[in-house]
Amino acid sequence: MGIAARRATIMQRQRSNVRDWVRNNNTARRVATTLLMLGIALIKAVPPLRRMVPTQVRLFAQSWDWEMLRSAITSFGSRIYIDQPCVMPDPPTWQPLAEVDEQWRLSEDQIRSFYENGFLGPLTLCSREEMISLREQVWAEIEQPSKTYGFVTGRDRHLDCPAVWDLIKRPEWTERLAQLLGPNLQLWRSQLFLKEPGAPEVTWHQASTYLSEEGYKATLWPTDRNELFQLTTWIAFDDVDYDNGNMQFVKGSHRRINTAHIGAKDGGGFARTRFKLEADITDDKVVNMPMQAGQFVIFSERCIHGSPPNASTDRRRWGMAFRTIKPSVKVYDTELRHHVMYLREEYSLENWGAVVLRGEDDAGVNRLTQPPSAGAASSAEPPLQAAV
Ligand SMILES: O=C(O)CCC(=O)C(=O)O
Repeated sequence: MGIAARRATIMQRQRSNVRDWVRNNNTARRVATTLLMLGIALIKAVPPLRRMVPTQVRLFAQSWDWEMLRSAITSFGSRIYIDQPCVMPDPPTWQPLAEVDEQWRLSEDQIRSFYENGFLGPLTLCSREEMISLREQVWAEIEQPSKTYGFVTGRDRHLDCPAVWDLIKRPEWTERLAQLLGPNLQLWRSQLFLKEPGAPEVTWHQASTYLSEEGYKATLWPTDRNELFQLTTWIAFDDVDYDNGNMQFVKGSHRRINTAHIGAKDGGGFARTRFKLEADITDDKVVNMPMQAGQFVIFSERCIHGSPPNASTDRRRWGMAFRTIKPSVKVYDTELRHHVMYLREEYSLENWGAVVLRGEDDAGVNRLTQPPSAGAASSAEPPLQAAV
């Protein structure tokens, strides 16, 4: 290694030591956050300054609205919106947004209940017996390195695992989704959520445009973020109940995005980021969602959700989340690498694309890719780690 390369490596290591020190020292983190937010507020307030700063800083000032900056600055870096604030008004009617075959039709009561609670389920994708026979093939494919990202991951496996795609393209799911979100649907993200016996809880959280991933800018760019523009579906691959960590929702909590107390001593967290959502979560509002393998729940990510630990000694809890949007929602910006701040993970977007799940692309804002075709499974490689 040459002198210049060695110097660059040393400087990089020093920078990351400083970053870790700031993260782990609560006062330093709060001072750094407050100063950063004051700087961003200045750039936001004085438009000519935006032309003089790097793109990342400009996007930061664009993505963080005044309420987000005010909260961070006045709380001295402890009360942070982990996603962009928005509200979710009721639709003008409880009529479905898409024409579907009679057998998949949601009743007015189901649509109203979705808007009242923020979630709808359980619904059935396939029989328990069918899921049990199919899931081995899904697992065998997910264990292989992702063709999208080049390593073993639980992220976006609908893009390269035929067994995943074959399972989800069914009308039992797509036709229900279309009635809530609209006739044209794109799938932009999927994620494996595996809890082996003894695995910890997933802390209460909520999301709107997934700003918490990059931290400085949104992942989703809807034309109006108050609209219902995205829905997540969580499919049970195993039987799930409270003991092995079923999904939980706080009913009615989708109407607003809450701040989080960063570094809260009694908080949970994702990876090394500790936080506690500042919301009124009382037992009477918490709904458990036990499901049989083959069932699913549809929810707005704005609805506060999480799951208890897998307290069983011998029952795995395997679910997968599928995130869908209206085609008018732009996913990612122009970047070709996506960094998930709270997981400290980075994904190349070179091979990523949104997939048309139903209808057509009537907006043309996203890079599209084809779903995998049956029989295209890849060859043997290292096994999947438990927590992906
Ligand atoms: O699987 C879980 O327990 C959490 C899933 C989740 O947070 C999500 O799908 O957004």
